[in-house]
Amino acid sequence: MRIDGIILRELHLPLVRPFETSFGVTRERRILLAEIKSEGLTGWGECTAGERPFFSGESTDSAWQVIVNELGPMLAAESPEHGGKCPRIFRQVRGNRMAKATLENAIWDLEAQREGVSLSRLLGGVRDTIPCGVSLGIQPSISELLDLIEKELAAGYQRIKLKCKPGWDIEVFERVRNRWPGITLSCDANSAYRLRDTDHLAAFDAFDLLMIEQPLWHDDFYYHSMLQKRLETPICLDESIHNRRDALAAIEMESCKVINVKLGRVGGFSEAIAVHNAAQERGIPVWCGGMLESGIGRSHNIALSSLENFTLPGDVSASARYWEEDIIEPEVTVSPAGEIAIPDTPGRGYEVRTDLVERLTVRKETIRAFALV
Ligand code: OSB
Ligand code: MG
Repeated sequence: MRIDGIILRELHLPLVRPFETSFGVTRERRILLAEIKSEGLTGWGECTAGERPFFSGESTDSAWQVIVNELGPMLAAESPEHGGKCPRIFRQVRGNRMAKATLENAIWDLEAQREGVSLSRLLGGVRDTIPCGVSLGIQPSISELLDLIEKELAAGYQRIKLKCKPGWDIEVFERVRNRWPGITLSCDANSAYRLRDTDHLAAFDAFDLLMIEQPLWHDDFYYHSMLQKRLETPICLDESIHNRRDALAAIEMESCKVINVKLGRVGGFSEAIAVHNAAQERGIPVWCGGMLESGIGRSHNIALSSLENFTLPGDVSASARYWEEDIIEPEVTVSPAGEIAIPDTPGRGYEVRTDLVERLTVRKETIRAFALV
């Protein structure tokens, strides 16, 4: 398969409402899109790096640099047929998984189009619909949070995940549980606690949470395994899991009982499938995380979520929760039952609104096949 060009763009997309986590507030996304042209087809990839290196060590700017200077030329020189070849092509570059995923996922998209199958089918997906949850940021007040939850439950979402941190946890869970004793509720600390907070975290057990996501350090397995012994609530790891080996180590050490799979965090579809399979073989359920993606990254998440072991509702929700206007059509919608239907048309199954993408582009660079490797 010849690669005729790789176009990298940066778009600015304001969120419909600010998203606050224990590590900061995001109001506007700086989104990187890769557009890979090949023999009349276009594959799209989205970089999930944040604006600043607060979730992982990558950022919009670091990913831009690594794609333009390293990964883009490597990919163009090799022109792989299959997305599954990308990890080998990129292996000299350490880390930078979100940058790698941007390109690898676009190759999978191209491959699905060329084969005339849906991306879900190409990945080995088995579902027609996926169960959806929402991730709700830290709010200015508990009453505002309660109003939001009410709205999301009415929209059909099957699971509510609350961002938490010291000072925005037990009282919040208490108020939410008092109002909705039966809903599926979980929380995500994004590394806001320490092992000395074990007694405090054990008090979360009273709220029947589906899981607590990444309570401790972003790069840890060992202390999470010590913590898990003291909690009833299952721990889910997000930040700590970068590949299949990490998943195996975490499962072996009993650092978690659930894994959040994010395409960017693990470097693309190949490694996401490997993490999924490793977890499945060991009886550990997974779900698909989100990184406030535009419709392009969202459509990749939807296809990934169709794999068999994605049994728990993911952070994959409707376009309208994030954007006034999404850059794909149709936009992603969620049914009253809280599900997204998996498209069965070739590729991702959502068209890119190229005029809108062009209008929102603030930076653009073309990487050509003849660039030096
Ligand atoms: O930890 O899951 C996370 C967003 C940005 C960075 C990290 C996380 C999140 C989310 C949002 O929880 C999920 C979404 O895209 O709705
Ligand atoms: Mg998380």
